[in-house]
Amino acid sequence: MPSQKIEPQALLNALANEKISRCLGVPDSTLEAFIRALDLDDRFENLRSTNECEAIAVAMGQYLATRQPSLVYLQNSGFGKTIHPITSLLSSEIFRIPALLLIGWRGDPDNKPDEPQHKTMGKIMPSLLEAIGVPFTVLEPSSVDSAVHQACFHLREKKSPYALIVRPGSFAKKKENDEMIALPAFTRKRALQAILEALPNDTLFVSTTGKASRELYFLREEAGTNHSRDLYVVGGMGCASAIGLGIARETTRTVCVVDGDGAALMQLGTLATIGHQKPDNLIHLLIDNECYESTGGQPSISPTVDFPGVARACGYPWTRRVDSLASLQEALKEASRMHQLRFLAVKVEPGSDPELGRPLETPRENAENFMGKF
Ligand SMILES: Cc1ncc(C[n+]2csc(CCOP(=O)(O)OP(=O)(O)O)c2C)c(N)n1
Repeated sequence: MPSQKIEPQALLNALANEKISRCLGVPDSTLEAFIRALDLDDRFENLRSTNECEAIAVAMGQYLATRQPSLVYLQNSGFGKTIHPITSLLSSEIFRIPALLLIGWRGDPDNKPDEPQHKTMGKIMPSLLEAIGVPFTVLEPSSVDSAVHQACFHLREKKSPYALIVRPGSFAKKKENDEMIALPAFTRKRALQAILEALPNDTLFVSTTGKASRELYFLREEAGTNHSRDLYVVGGMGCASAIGLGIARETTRTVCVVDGDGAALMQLGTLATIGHQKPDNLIHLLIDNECYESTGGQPSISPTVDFPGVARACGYPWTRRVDSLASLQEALKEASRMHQLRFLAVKVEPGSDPELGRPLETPRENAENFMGKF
């Protein structure tokens, strides 16, 4: 972890000097302090994207209309999603569109070991950038201005993307308030607890990336039950519902997908696939805390999305939305009695235990145990 830190304001000032004011992307914990400072700075706009591919495409549209490149921020887990629009739209061999990428480098091999889901991308990101012709600089505290200047010179001259890479721990964070803040009563963890209590014991769970999987894991630990009925989808944000569909098609057991609002928005098309297939043993639960809590609580666009309405329009025959523990328990009672595709959106308050741990088994061990159930 770098000892000297980058002040988010220093990066914002450097961007403003280069007339970059349009920012958009999907949050990353490495960029948390930067995104927070961005949201407070009137010189910039920050558009929330549902996935990284979309962010690049919006940046392209903005450039076509204004001739000003945008800044697209992302975690490198989502870098793969940008390869498609970079190579087939922005490339200097196609539309020749500049965009500045700000990429959080999870799994940086020179940093302390990261979670398994970041290992591969952490290792190959520099060579992937090279392979698709996107030059890059690793941001260092002492050279923020020159790095941004060099990047923007490239954008103007070459009319193609350039990436600024941020190692974990690079940004200076505001001192945290040490006071313990009480958690709200109805959080994701409380909802998960109610779900575990209400659904039959042999239900298979497929839980989304981030804190939902971590909380489910530790709820099992607290209850002294093993983890073999749960698949913790620690990487591949947005893929839990499709994995759940794949499983549900091949078993008669009940499969419960635990989704997040950010994750569901990232792959909203999967609702159409599931609604079309209508597996009657699938329960799709969406825990909606209106933010990306796992990467620092940045707001998502979920307040303007009627998830049950979307699910209904996609063909889910039973959809509900609840916003309290009592209404969740009532809906779960009804859902567990029926045999058809079900969608339940659960509005909860953001918040989780600051000491929340991570699954102790490796993803491979988790998969092996889970496969033992078939
Ligand atoms: C493709 C991709 N982009 C970004 C991330 C970083 N990331 C991990 S968890 C997460 C937030 C998930 O938000 P949501 O589904 O709403 O669940 P919550 O954290 O609020 O429980 C993000 C952005 C990622 N893992 N993969």
